[in-house]
Amino acid sequence: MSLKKPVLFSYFLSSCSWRVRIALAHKGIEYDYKAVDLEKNEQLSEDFLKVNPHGQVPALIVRENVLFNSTAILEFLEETVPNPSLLPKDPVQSAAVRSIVDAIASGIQPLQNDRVLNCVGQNSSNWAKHWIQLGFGSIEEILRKTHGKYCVGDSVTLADVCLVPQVFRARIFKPDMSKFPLIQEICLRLEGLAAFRDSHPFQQPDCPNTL
Ligand SMILES: N[C@@H](CCC(=O)N[C@@H](CS)C(=O)NCC(=O)O)C(=O)O
Repeated sequence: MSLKKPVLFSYFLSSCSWRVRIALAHKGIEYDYKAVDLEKNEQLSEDFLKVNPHGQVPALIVRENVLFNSTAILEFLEETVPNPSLLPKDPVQSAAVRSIVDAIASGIQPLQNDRVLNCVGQNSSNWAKHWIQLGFGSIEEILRKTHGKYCVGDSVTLADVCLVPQVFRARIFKPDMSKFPLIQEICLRLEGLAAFRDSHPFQQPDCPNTL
């Protein structure tokens, strides 16, 4: 299936948007970029809520179909543009990839998303740091068994696509990353790859020049 030219609603600093940008770059899919400024709460505007009723980025429009929730978008891209693949053929390895994706997408990211932090209030930085360190601790343990050059084996997978943006976002909360040497080593390797470099927050059209 050819995707024509999809439109990605994204915010340069959004880790969930970055996941999708990496997958699009990795698969060589060209797309148009529409910035949604989370600083200005544009995700909650009437217009954007018509695109994504969750009021969150990313969203991807493919031939009049609106897709949202980054993991659903990643699976869609994998199904429609299977090469180069982001999932191992081996079902056990594929389950390992999905379990790392889930640990990040369900176990870490939502707990340090701004709308949750705003409800937590004063202690929100410590709250975010706590859940990040807990999540990274389990992932570090899992990676000992699964890793090769990357999270699972020697090919880039959806686990890597989710890990790098999460580590980037985590830095705001200053977790003790020395406790997670494998995560750091794998991220360093991934950050050198074109798909990760080109989709980096600081390379996006909505990244201010002043950053
Ligand atoms: N499960 C969603 C979560 C999306 C999400 O939390 N997006 C954040 C940016 S990474 C966002 O839009 N935050 C603003 C808000 O929640 O109001 C996904 O994976 O796409």
